Amino acid sequence: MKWLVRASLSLLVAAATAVGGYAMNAGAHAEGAPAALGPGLVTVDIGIHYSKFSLSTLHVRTGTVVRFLIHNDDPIHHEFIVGDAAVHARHEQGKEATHPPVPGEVSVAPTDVGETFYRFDRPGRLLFACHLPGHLAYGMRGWVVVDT
Ligand SMILES: [Cu+2]
Repeated sequence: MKWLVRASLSLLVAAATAVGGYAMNAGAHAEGAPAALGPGLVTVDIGIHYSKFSLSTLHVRTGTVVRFLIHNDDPIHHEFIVGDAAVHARHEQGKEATHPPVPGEVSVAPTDVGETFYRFDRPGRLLFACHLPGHLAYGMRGWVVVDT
């Protein structure tokens, strides 16, 4: 009986791991930077496992609205915040425990999926991160690179 429970648990873990990842259906790409998504509305799935995002760099074109689906596989809370330096400074100082629907900001409960939309309308590079205490320092961060 114990063995059966363990077997189904590892199946669950395997299934959860497969859920994350990068929803890009553009087919095969040569090595190097992946093709930029957009413009227009695109959906990007990002997993969280062991307090790491499954994606470190996302490339989009100017004029892309990304629907982020954040799949938290961990037994603890996380958040996903994308924005400029001022946005991140505000959150790293951390007075807000949860994030009401603000574009580009979502709190995700354990084993839950969070959704937020963000429009990238200027070329450049924007950080995404989790600002719960210690999480950014641990490495919960990545970049959205916005091409022209
Ligand atoms: Cu976190």
